[in-house]
Amino acid sequence: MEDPYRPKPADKFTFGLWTVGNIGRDPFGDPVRPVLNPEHLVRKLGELGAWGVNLHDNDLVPFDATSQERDRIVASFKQAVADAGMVVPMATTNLFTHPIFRDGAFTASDAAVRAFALQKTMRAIDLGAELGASTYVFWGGREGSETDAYRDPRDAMKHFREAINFLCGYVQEQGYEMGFALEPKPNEPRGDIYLPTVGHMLHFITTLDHPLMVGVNPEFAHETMAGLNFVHGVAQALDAGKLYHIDLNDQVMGRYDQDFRFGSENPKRAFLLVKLLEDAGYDGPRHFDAHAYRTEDEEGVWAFARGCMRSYLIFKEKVRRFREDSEIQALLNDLSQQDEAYQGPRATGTYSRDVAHALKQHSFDSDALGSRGRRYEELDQLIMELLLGAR
Ligand code: GLT
Ligand code: MN
Ligand code: MN
Repeated sequence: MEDPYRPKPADKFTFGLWTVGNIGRDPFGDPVRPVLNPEHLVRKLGELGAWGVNLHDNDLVPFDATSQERDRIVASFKQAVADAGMVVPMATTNLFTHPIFRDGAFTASDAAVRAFALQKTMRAIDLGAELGASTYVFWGGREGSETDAYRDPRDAMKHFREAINFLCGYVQEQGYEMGFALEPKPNEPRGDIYLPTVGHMLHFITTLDHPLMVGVNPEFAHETMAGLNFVHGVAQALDAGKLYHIDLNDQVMGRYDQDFRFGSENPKRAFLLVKLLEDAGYDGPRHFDAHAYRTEDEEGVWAFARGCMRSYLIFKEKVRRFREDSEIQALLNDLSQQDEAYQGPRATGTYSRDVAHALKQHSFDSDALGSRGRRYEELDQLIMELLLGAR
């Protein structure tokens, strides 16, 4: 029988070169895995059923490569992507590794660093466009501070806005079909990062010159680090029409950025996230921004990658069963029938004086309303039993 959880390109699973290429370095320890070349990574991902691969400029082209070296590397990578039947849907810039970015890139106080960051990003956007990327991600890992003693954080907002406005103009002038996706994170590597959550980012986007070109790239681990409910963050992004990309992984609340295999720590939340994405008809890439445990060798990396995709597909199958489970559906119907039983005046999208008047007069049976239980214990337990394989 065919494996129902075998990933296919139509599932739109993607990985960053930096994810399966992660060598297991951490602040306390040396790498535990060798550097694997991008072409090998792409070939392996293709074999496993992934759809696409994403990259930072320097995941592919070394920081100090000459333009001839760059062209040679890019041509051969393009060929490898085509041979593997893969695509490059998203690209981004490394604005965090080099010492020049010690105090930020777009928000650096040093004007020369800000200009350098723009130059590096324009070149990286060209690279993304050449590889066919339609989404360009901005993760401002160094855009933050340990102390606010010198820089006024309002200047950081202003400089970040200027950079994104400028780069929107650049993309438009080049005629690239590309949207930007801004990725929030509360902290790490900086003590605090500006624009730390999906909500902060969504508001920031409304202050831009070309807000329609710009959306968000929320990451499961990042909202969870901040103690927030990732499903709610993604829902708000969907509601705003701003879910341009998504970084799937897992995380224990309150820890460093763990970037664990999708579904490995918070399966119920992962299920509810997959349900949200599938219910909403999200049709963008399902990008796994995660990496294998530092305990692993290369085999472990591929087990990790397979695991991310399988878990997504298993959750998706659970969503299908949730929709078809007669007990769950009966409970949902009962609840919504009671919720909709109210016949009195109610708010619709627009204000109406008549409704306001009628509503002010209406008499409610507050004791009856206040005593109605919600049956969420039953419903949540049914979900748990579905997830645990007991139904
Ligand atoms: C880095 C970070 C991720 C970002 C990547 C894109 S790089 O690994 O931890 O969350 O999405 O810059
Ligand atoms: Mn990410
Ligand atoms: Mn992360």
